[in-house]
Amino acid sequence: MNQPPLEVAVVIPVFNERGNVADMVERIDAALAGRRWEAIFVDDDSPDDTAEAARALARADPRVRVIQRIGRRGLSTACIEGMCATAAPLVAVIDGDGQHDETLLPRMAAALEADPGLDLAIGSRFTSGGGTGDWDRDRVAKSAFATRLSRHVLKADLSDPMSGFFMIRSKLLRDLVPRLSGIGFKILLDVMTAAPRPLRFVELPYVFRTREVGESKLDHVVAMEYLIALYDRMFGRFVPVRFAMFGAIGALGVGVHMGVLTPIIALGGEAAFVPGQVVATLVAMTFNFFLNNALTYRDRRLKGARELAGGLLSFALVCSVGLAANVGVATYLHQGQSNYWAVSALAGIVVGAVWNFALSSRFTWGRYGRRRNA
Ligand SMILES: Nc1nc2c(ncn2[C@@H]2O[C@H](COP(=O)(O)OP(=O)(O)O)[C@@H](O)[C@H]2O)c(=O)[nH]1
Ligand SMILES: [Mg+2]
Repeated sequence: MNQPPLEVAVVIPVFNERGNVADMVERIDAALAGRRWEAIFVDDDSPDDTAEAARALARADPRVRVIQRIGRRGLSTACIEGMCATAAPLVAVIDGDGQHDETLLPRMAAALEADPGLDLAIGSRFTSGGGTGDWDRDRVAKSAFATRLSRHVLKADLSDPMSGFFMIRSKLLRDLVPRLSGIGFKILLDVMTAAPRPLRFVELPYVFRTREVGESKLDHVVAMEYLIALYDRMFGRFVPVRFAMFGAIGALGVGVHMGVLTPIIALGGEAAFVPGQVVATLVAMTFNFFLNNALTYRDRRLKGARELAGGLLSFALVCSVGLAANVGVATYLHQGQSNYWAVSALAGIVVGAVWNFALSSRFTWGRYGRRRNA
């Protein structure tokens, strides 16, 4: 019982990193020699059973802990939950694939201990002495663009706001959690923009290493998640991200509808209007369903023939009620004020869209947390 107090926790988000966990613990152990630390792996139920590999280490070494989340994915939320799960006063986040230089950890801790006014220590690839290793030019350019974009939201002179490697006072982090969006993968950006006052930080240079085992998960979705996170920070308060995406996809659906209806009427004339409307509605609805499934609800995406068929059916039911509400509201408003037909029509569209959104998120994509990750 008379151990020295716990000083530092290192949170390691992992997804399909089975081959890397043992190495990570060894590296952290070497880097933080002489300090009392704990490592917390946060795994999102990886198919390669990373969590079990980490638990095997934890059985032999009580400094290693494992959080296995079921039915959820997301780098930011994994980091947040890991950081909230420690009693250590300082908490770091580091990638689980060895790309971040763990030898920075003791220097981050020392910086925070030496200056009580300091809020966080950030590993930077873009300050003098740092680097991006063997990144190709394309990736360097993309990263530079994302960094410039983030400056508009950030209002702080951070050289590497996209860094996923930092150490923060855990009390401060816990205080900020209710304000975090948890969207996407840029947890540092989320933390910095959530704070009601400018946070005081130091940047320590490091060189981004090459991944040796396993593969990157972030390449495909990175750009979209990033834009969504920025949108959320700037406008999310007024129009929630999901609703904005749902609405934008709905607007595309109108384009699809007209694109289908126009040739049908061109070929069949007026008589084709009603069957044309039916076909166009079905095509547009199916289009909306799949696009929403892939984008708006990508975190709880329906997969496989059965789930997709059930989802499409419930989406169709929800939308037909939404359409009735749309037409009903528009007709009601329109009575007696024919000059403002466009206002009536728009009001109908808004009511229908809110209805479709609210009900489809509950019934079509509402079985959150039941599936295992693929
Ligand atoms: N828990 C969890 N970890 C993730 C998720 N996505 C990525 N990671 C981990 O986050 C770290 C950085 O991801 P990586 O794919 O290496 O990104 P890259 O270095 O930008 O290519 C790695 O340790 C991943 O295993 C996720 O959805 N959940
Ligand atoms: Mg990586």
